[in-house]
Amino acid sequence: MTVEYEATAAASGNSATERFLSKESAGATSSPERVDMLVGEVLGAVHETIRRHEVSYDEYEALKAWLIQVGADGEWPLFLDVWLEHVVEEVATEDREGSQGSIEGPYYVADSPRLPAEASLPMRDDEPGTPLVFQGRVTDVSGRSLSGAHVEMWHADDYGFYSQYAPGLPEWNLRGTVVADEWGRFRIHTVQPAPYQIPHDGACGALIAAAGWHAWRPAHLHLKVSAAGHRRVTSQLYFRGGDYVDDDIAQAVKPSLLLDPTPTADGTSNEVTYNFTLDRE
Ligand code: MBD
Ligand code: FE
Repeated sequence: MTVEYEATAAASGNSATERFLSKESAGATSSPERVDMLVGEVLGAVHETIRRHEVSYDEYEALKAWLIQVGADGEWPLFLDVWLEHVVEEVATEDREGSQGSIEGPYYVADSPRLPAEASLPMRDDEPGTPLVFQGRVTDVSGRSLSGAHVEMWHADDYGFYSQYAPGLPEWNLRGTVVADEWGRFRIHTVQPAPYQIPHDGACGALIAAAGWHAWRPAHLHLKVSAAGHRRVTSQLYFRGGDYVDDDIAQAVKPSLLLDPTPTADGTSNEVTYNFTLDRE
């Protein structure tokens, strides 16, 4: 599996950029009044920082070079999803009664292979990592089963690579859409992901190095859970006590998103139950 090591920030960044631009919602507009207010406020905050800290021409030009490089590396999706999306998600979902969620991140792909209520995610014969059985139930806020709910799951492999964004992986590796049974139940066989370092050989990596930050996210599973007539939950689940759970570069961890997997009786894999509650639309 050595080809995976040839993954570069620019290659995954450019795939994420292309895929984002092909989404129908990309570039939706707002009223001139709102654009004026929002952009005016953001620029005002930047002006204020420049004055307060007496930003120099050298620093201004370093910023200009860096912004140009973010685009050249295709890293706008990565930059925005790592450093801004968590606040957008918080605001968009604060009125929910049902399950909390988290950010989507840059590596979702719609229309993954549809699988029955108990299924293995598509994976290689020698897929590395500890097997994980992820099971649960999807209900509405009054506890009624959401029969046939869709549980979409996608996650990085044991080396931290996402299929379709790193070379050498089967197209749908570790991605699938599980259709829950008539009681809203699902049981997904996959492998436990490892902590994840965001691509760090591009512009985002240069920022992280220049600021003395780290590039890590805790190990995570990405999910989208949906059912007719209900609000879709986009989520991420983490492993309690794991590295970077308290220090996620993307600030996307919440206490309700922590899993406590336990070894199965035969000791060959870990098992965890997590239920989803969806608000009405
Ligand atoms: C990821 O895998 C991710 O989930 C986020 C939010 C940002 C970068 C890479
Ligand atoms: Fe991720």
